[in-house]
Amino acid sequence: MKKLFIFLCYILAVGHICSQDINVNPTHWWVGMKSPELQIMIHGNKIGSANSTVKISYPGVSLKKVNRVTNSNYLFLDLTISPTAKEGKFNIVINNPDPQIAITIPYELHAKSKNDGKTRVLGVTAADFIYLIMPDRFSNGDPSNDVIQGMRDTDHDRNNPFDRHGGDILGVTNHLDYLKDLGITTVWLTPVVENDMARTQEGGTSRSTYHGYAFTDQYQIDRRFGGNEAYSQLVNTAHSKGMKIIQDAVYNHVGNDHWFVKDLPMNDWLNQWSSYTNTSYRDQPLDDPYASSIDKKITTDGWFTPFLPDLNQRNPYVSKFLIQYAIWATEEFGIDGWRVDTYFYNDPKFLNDINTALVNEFPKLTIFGETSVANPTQGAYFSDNNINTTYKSNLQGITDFPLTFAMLDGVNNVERIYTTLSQDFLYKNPMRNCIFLDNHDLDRFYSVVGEDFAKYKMAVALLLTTRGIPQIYYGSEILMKNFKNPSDAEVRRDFPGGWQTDPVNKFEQGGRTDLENQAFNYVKTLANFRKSSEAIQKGKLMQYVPDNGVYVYFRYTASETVMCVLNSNTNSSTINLSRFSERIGNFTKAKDVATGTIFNLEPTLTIGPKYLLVMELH
Ligand SMILES: [Ca+2]
Ligand SMILES: [Ca+2]
Repeated sequence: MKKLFIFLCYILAVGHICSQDINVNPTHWWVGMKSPELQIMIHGNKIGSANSTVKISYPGVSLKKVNRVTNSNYLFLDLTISPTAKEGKFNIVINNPDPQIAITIPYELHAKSKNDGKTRVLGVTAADFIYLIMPDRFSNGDPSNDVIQGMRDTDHDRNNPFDRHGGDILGVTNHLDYLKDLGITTVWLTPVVENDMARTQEGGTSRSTYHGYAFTDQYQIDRRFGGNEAYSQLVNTAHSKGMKIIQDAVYNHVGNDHWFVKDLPMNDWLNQWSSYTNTSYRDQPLDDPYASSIDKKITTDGWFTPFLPDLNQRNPYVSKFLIQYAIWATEEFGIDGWRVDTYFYNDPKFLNDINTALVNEFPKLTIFGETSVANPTQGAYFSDNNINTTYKSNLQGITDFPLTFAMLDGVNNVERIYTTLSQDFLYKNPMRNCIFLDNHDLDRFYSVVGEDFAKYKMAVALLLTTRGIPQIYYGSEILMKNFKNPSDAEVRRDFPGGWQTDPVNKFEQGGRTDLENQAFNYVKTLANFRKSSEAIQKGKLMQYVPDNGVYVYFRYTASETVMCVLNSNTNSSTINLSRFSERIGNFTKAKDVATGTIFNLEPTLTIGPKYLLVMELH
């Protein structure tokens, strides 16, 4: 927790030293923002008492309103920052007859970066390739931060799947060159915000929140990951290498050890129930025209787990807190995009408000929401769509679960890929969807395809050539496997070589087996091809009705055409190319992107068994 320990003020005025443990959020702000409004939330013992008065004196900054709420330990100050205000420091002077309450709080306004949208806050597009990392499980760059004394959970044991393992942000920064070599352009970390949580009991076991989804102070990057300094360094280093960073946002809930949960500003800060009510984890009550009000309420207001209190975003103070935090983190660190956790569990109006506010300040910023849904209809409902619904979402894109399942199925039966993509008319811009074969919440895809390397390659090729922003999960390039059995920790194992004591280092070619090197090189070849292919990055998609287990699709622009032929059969298939003349046109040669071989296009083409042939047409 970032606390201001403030000693002072009355020593001069009345001869008393007052000291208080104060939380101030946002911790600082900027001049030059598009929105002139700022609400500062101050938490301190009796600070919001009726006889407290507040004074701010700084050119261009006016204190519009002092809001007192149910809990007198809080004040919410509404400020207006005029366009003429300069960066600098001022004092928030809280006067009270009781010297234990009176306090002077220093506050800073920085200058908004002029590089937003130029060298930082760049946005992420289908031209990118995202690598998803769970920082605790990737690489331990700094063993000295593995345990931070004074935090609620100081357990550290790599042999326990539910303990922290010591991976951190420096471990990611140290491997940016490895990722760049693989063809990665963008890194998405599961949450790095402080989780100063006591251990929880889940499924009969004692667990840490190594995964990061239980925030206890939005304004502090977890010190076990290296703190705010390490995160700034990661983002800046990534940008200097031409790479980008996506941050994981959690608006829906916080950890029950969050400082404001321990002393709630008001009762309806959280979604409260007369007895504990879990969310149903069902999205349908929100889009189902026949849904009952109670089912809707259970989806959005039910708690994700008993130790993740659900925030009431219909409370304007909560909404403002979350919106300002998201803007703060974007400007403070310069991140390029947000992945929003548990998207449809949030209040629908709040979601549109926060997306609007973020894009208003940062026009290039990318936002996609985690929508674990079965069908494109539901995926489209929660994003910017072409459907005539009462609620119109403004979310740019989703994490495209329906396409994930279609692609995994597609290596056996191409039909589902075709039928899933044919429903893209529902989305305003399906190219903004984040597409993936697995992530930290799913079985690893190499296991799903039965550790069949041919199917692994088909799935990778599909991921890297179809529409959308592709994302790979750490370790997939070295064939990391496992099902979520007995727990999701099985798909969150440590990257071999990420710890100095590891017996093998799979970040290096010599540490990998032959098959792992084949996997690594296959991802690398297609990812680097992608980097130079306008057709893949920006082109349109045209797909043909699958025929006898063979699925043909094209990515194309006016100047480039890529032809992909997926043969899901266990024997070779020959196709007649005349059917594809609309796209093949006058092209006479094709380059097999995986091998570099160039060959003449004949009237027929034979594709080997279980293979996705990616060809650049010449
Ligand atoms: Ca560490
Ligand atoms: Ca909720």
